[in-house]
Amino acid sequence: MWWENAVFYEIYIASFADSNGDGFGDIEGIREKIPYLKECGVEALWLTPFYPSPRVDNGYDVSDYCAVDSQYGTIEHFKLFLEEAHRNQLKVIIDVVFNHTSTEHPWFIESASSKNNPKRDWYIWRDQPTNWESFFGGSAWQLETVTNQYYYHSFAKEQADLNWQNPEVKQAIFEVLLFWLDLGVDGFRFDVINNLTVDNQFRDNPNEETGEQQHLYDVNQPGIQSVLKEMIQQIKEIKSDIFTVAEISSDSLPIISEYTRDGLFDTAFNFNLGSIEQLDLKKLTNEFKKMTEQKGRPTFFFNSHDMSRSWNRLAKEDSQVYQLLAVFMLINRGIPFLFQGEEQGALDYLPQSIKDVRDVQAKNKYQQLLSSMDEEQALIQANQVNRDRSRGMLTWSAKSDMGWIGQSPKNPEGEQILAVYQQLIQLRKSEGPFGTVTGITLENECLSYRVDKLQIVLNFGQQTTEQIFEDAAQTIFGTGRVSSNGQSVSVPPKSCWIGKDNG
Ligand SMILES: [Ca+2]
Ligand SMILES: [Ca+2]
Repeated sequence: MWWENAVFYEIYIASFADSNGDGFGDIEGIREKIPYLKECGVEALWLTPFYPSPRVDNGYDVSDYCAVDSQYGTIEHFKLFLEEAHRNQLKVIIDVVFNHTSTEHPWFIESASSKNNPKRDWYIWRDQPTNWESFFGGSAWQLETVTNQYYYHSFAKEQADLNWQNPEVKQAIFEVLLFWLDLGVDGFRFDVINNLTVDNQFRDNPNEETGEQQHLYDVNQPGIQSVLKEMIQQIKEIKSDIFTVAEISSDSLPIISEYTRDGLFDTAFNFNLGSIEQLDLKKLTNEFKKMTEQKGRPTFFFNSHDMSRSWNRLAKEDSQVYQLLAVFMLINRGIPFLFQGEEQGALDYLPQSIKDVRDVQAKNKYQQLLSSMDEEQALIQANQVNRDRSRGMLTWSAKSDMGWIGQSPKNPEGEQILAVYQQLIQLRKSEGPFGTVTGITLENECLSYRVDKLQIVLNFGQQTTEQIFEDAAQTIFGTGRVSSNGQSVSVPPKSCWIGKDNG
């Protein structure tokens, strides 16, 4: 399949490239950057939601699934972009948000209008709320005064959860998928897909000893897989090489793996690896080993629109460490997902005032914190969960237009970092697709492994390391020095080496 060796590139549209100077990135902006993306070597683009939306959660609150928000352009712009991407051998996958709609979606407006409305049962309505908490904080139930019932929202109250027990909902969503398949998209990224169904007895969630709620009855419910299988089967029948990737709101590998079994998604985001809070080599190695034992291809990424950038979070602003992570991600048996700006080492953007914060989650956190601390402290702590960090506008030229959000600071070493990414992507193209990973070892902060005929040595430590191998190898990347008999290599501190078996 085309996606097995592809390097994906996530585009968070609002912050990517603004073609008309109104402060919002847009679809024309992406189209203009196709030559750049091509030059980077990436082969598939993932576009975050561009549908009409009140943007309470930056577009993940959709009010029309089959259109383009005027902020980002028109459906004609989308078609033009898709055509040009395909002409340049770039695949395009789009983000689909089917757990919930915006409360401004016509379906919800109808559903909320009366208890007898034919769409009443398209959402989840109850006389009495359960204790379920929203993933954005607070109760997950909102009283709606026209009919005096509560509707369920696992995220913001403006994002009402669809009722996936209702066959009409399944049919309506299938038609949405058909619409985009007809236009020619190459795949879908399914947002928070394990939140799709809830416990049909509406049992209260238990609380952990810490007081934190355990999400036992509102995610990963029995029966969800048959719903998903049905949906995936339907789209694969129409286009067999369509790519499907699931976002599972969990960093537990056993839970994530449940969604990539036969007949389910092609892959799922490995948050068990991707969202680690700091560079803990033991944890990284353990997760890597477990991912290697899995059937199917895992995803490799260290950045997304939902987390602090790896330049700050993991590499701690050290370009050598950053390069080692790039090798690990790209020269491996898995599907790498880059995030816009990562290839140039973009930095976290940190709002300096609460009025500059755009992320709903960080705003909520700030308000909660104000009861126990002053504004300055509250901002510092809110910024620690602030998803704005990775969402700063990318700067393509010197002009500093006012964007919807501040700018992501440029990395002074950006050009060198880009050159490394390009080289690694080319290497992946010429040596991949990779089949088997073996010999994963962590010794003195040096991670090494084999993929097919390649031996990879990533020395994160402060000491030069010596590695011995059975078959003689020659250097194809990195700064290690191979011994004269070709059977060992010494790799300097914070450096990498990739060797290929001779013959
Ligand atoms: Ca614009
Ligand atoms: Ca749900």
